[in-house]
Formats: sequence, structure tokens, C-alpha cells
Amino acid sequence: MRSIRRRLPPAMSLPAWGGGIALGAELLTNGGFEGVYDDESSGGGGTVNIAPNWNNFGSELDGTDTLDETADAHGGSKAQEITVNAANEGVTSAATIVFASGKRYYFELYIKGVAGKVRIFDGAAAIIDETFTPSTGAYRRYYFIRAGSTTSQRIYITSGDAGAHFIVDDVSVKEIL
Ligand SMILES: [Ca+2]
Ligand SMILES: [Ca+2]
Repeated sequence: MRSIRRRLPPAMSLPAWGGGIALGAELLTNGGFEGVYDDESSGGGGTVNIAPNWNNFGSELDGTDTLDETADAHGGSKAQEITVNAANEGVTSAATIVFASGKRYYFELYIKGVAGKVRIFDGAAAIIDETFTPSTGAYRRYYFIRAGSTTSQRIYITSGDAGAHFIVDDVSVKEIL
């Protein structure tokens, strides 16, 4: 009797991110929050200490808010720790990203929460404006796909919650090819 041989499909593995969609070059500078934070370059001190290529957004310098580097990184050796107390404070990318209509964009960031919500938006809510409560105790990836429009925007990582406290690392913005 003739044996029936069945061709089994090859072992399947999921791509690094679902769907196997090709992504373009990184559009955000220092989304890994590496480098010499501004407190070190200015001789130390201060309560709002931010990674290169990022700026303060609304955080008070009087100790009300604390932004600092931490070695508790998702990637590399540093991440940006953010502790703010009021409406929409945190960090913003120093450079703008040029978005184009008719294209789609992939946003990704890793958050390790302690308390409160996180908001990622572009300042004008033109492309992205998402507020979510991150997992606590470990980094978790959050990602969003958004349609472009003809605009140039900065990326803001903030919170409006009283006592918001979280760590952000490996923020990425790429065009979906
Ligand atoms: Ca990092
Ligand atoms: Ca504040």
C-alpha cells in the first residue's frame, strides 16, 4: 500500500512585529534617551534633567516635578524618568518630524509605569493623541498606526495626572512603506 506523504508547512514564526509590514528609517532622534543628560553637562543639580534631543514641556524647575535619567532602561543604558503633578507635563522632542498625507506611520514606545497615565501626542493632535494607563513593574511596548497629513510636529511624552510617574524608553516613529 502506498504511503501517503504529507508536506507539512514549515515552522512558522511571527515577525518581530505582526504583519511583516516594512518600516522606513527612524524619524525620531534619540528615542532611546541615551547620552549626557542636561544636568550633567551643566554641572549637576536641578530637578528637570532631560536626555539630549529632548526638551522640557511644562515641568516646573522648583522641585514640583522631577525629570531624570535612570539606568532602568529598556534598551541601551539610560531611560527618561518622568514624575509630574499636573496638566500635560513631560518632555518633547527637540526636532520636528515631517509627516506626509497619504502615508501611514508606526509609533512605538516602551513604558514602565509607576502611577498615573501617559500621553503621547504631537502637540496639535494632528497625527497622534493617545492617553493610556501603562503597566507597572515592567516595561511594556505600546504601538499605534496613524495616517499622516501634511504637517511637521514634535513628539510629546507627557502626563496630566496628579502624581504621574513613569519611565519611557525606545520611542520610535517610522513610516510604513
Ligand atoms: Ca535607552
Ligand atoms: Ca508640575
